[in-house]
Amino acid sequence: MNQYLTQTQASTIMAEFRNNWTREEISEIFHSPILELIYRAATIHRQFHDPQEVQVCTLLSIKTGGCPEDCAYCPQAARYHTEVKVHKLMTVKEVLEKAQNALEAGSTRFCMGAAWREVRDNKDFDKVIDMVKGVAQMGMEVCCTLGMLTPQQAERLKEAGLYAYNHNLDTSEEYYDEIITTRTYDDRLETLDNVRNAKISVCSGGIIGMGETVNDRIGMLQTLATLPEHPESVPVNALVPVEGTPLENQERVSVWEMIRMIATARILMPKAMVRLSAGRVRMTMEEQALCFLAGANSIFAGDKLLTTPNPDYDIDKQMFQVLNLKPRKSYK
Ligand code: SAM
Ligand code: DTB
Ligand code: SF4
Repeated sequence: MNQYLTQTQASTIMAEFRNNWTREEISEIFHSPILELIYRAATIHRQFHDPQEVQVCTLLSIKTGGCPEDCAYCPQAARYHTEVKVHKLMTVKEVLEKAQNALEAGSTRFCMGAAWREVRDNKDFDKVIDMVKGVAQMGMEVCCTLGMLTPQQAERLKEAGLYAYNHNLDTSEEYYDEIITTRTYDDRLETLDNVRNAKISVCSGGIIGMGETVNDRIGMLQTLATLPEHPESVPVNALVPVEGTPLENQERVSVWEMIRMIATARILMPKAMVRLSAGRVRMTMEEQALCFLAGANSIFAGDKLLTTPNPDYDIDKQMFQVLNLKPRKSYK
């Protein structure tokens, strides 16, 4: 059977807003011929987004390493022997200086990450609250990723001006135990619920290339696309294999695998910002162009993610010029 759309069908591709996608439906989309998938995702992308616009976010690791969790991919877990140096929480002044640099370099979202299992109600959290207030005052969208949150902590962050919270599902519920044993999938979902109830924008996605099956990838997309409300941002990370972690020898994922994830996320969650996150440093400009065509419309800029390298600012600037992309303004 020819799985390509006819001309008439192609001209009527419409986005669907649903929270009841089945695995079978998602699998059919995910496995459609790659050019068909890209075309469909690109068509839906254009119905809700300016395809020239890409959100530029900056990440900063405000507290690095020494984390008690056992996430198999993570160079910051204390139990693995990686080259990451433990660094206590940065000062508010240091963080605001970095945020100012990011703003001047054209970033509109500033995301602060901490190697914590969960937020505790202590002096460090008070400092993070001041960081959030300071960055919000600069006019950037402030995002944090600090581990698990209680409803009260989410409220406090919201009051301080937090715009978004990143908390990834990372993989499917079935594969989760193979990757992390120190917390559960339900813990993750509960924090997402707390973030949503505090009216903070939800950023949640995952990682591919951790030894999961294609069904696990589809399962993760299903969980995201069947949340009561779709996340506003969906980061798609390619595993950065780091020496010393259990996943250090994982094979690199191909660009086609990234494209299938991005395009399927775009079709299932038409309005979300789909972020081409970790893994760009190993991708060519042409490969990234295909990801943007398939519906990615957000990146992390700056030469470092949290602890691993990311393309230099100048390389991305050149890419934006060649691909005629423009940075998205904040609070759109
Ligand atoms: N500790 C908090 C937590 O786990 O939610 C926040 C920081 S944690 C480093 C944020 C996310 O980074 C993880 O959920 C994971 O998706 C991603 N990440 C961490 N290490 C990675 C790696 N080696 N490759 C790709 N993504 C990674
Ligand atoms: C996300 O999905 N990817 C970012 C951000 N959210 C926090 C983190 C990527 C981390 C890659 C490994 C590192 O640099 O430590
Ligand atoms: Fe800790 Fe987050 Fe890394 Fe897991 S992903 S080890 S919780 S910093």
